[in-house]
Amino acid sequence: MTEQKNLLITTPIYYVNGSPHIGHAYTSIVCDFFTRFYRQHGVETFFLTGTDEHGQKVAQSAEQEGADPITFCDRNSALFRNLADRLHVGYDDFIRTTEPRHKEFVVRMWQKFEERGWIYKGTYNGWYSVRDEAFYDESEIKDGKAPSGAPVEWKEEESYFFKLSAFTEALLEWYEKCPEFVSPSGRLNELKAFVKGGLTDLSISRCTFSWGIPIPDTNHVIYVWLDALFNYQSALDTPEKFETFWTNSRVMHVMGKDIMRFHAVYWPAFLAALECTPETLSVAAIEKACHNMRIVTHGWWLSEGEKMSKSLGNTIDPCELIEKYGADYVRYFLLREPSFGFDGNFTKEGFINRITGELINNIGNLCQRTFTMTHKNCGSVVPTVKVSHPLLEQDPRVEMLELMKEYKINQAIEAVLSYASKANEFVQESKPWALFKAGDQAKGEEVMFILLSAIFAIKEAIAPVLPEFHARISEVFGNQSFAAGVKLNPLPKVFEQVAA
Ligand code: ME8
Repeated sequence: MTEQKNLLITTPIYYVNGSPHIGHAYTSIVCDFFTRFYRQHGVETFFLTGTDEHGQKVAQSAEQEGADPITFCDRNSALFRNLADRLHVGYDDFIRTTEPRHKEFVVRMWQKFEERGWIYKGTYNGWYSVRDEAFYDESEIKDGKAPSGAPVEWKEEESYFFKLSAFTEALLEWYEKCPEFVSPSGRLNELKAFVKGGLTDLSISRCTFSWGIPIPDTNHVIYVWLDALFNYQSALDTPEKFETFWTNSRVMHVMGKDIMRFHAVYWPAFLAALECTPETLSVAAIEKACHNMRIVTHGWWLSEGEKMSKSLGNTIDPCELIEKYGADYVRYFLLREPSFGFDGNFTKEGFINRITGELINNIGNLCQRTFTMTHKNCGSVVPTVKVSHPLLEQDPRVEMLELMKEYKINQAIEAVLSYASKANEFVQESKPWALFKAGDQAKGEEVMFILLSAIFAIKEAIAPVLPEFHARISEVFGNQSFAAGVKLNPLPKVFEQVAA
């Protein structure tokens, strides 16, 4: 990936067939974290999210409620948007695939495929899973189910096809050439095995229901994944935005491991197909389309050690969690708990332990006592002193930046915690309360200066995780940069206790 300044970060666009759960909240929080983090480091970032509203699954869910599909989509899309807002997920655009800007764009892409000879008409005979909105090869079906465990049904219907089979070799060459295209690296092997099995042409239209983007002059609608993937471009709806955040930008598509195949096989193929014809296809077309793109996959959230499902009744409602604990705590636990890329386990006990042990007792305690002592002993002002100390030399953000090269989010948070622990140890060692009590004002002020500076560094480093905490502590510093003489505002409660 070249060192371009701009960056497009995307979440998957979520299906609106149900209400959002903790998994959706997670991906959005991760993308918001990335966005805030890279912006801190001067990268111009555009953060895109939205909802995926067409297809059989959504149509069926609307029908079950006896609702008109667009009314159903309007209502459920708003739930996703609302969740993002409540979590302080600061997207720059929220795209809905039912918007005219998107539908028009996708039809134009379809026409380009046709002009370049990528589409032909045939009949689809094979397995389909409505839950996954995916076609599966016979060899992938085990015990009558898709690899994801979703039920499948046999389909025979007229369909337009995309010549995906032409991409087998070129894609394999691309994965060899750019192994960092997909992360974590272990998932690339899974992908290679799938492609090595030989790609078959992809059915890209449906004619047995109508809830989709109509293909002009036919009775077909566009297959929901072809429709959905192009949201990443259709949302960049002015030439300037497209130029800045696609053509001259790095692109980070963040998602759960469940939909890697669509992003690391179909999406590069679609993009490359816009650059060439089946006769001129080579790895160069994929490279041209994807050299600045990364498919960043994360693991799966379990609930108390089990797969979340409506039937087990163990799904976690992110809105209830926000209501009970506030957005910062939810963001913190989700970002801190799993090794990024791998599965995470949501347990009530784990949640309470992390919040209490790491936020309240470590960072919270440091802030609480430092501010209290500054108000009491230093006239509520950052003291003017000349002092040197390792805590003043160190900035946790430097270590975070290094860890984030491999998306090690949880370790990046650990770097801030370890810095806060050092600051707390320094309090214990230097005993500023005793210095003030003994009348050693100068020494006491030196200690307070070091601690206030450490708190300032912590609130900056942790800002991408805890935006509310960042705002509260910034307010204490009068929303100013750190400097001697800055007057401190009264201290609000740093962190609320968590009740079981
Ligand atoms: O797949 N753990 O939408 P979707 C972690 N519309 N992440 C989870 C999760 C869990 N238990 N459950 C869901 C679609 N997710 C398509 C995408 S993109 C062009 C089209 C997250 O509503 C995770 O990011 O089924 C996963 O990839 C996504 O939600 C699936 O969302």
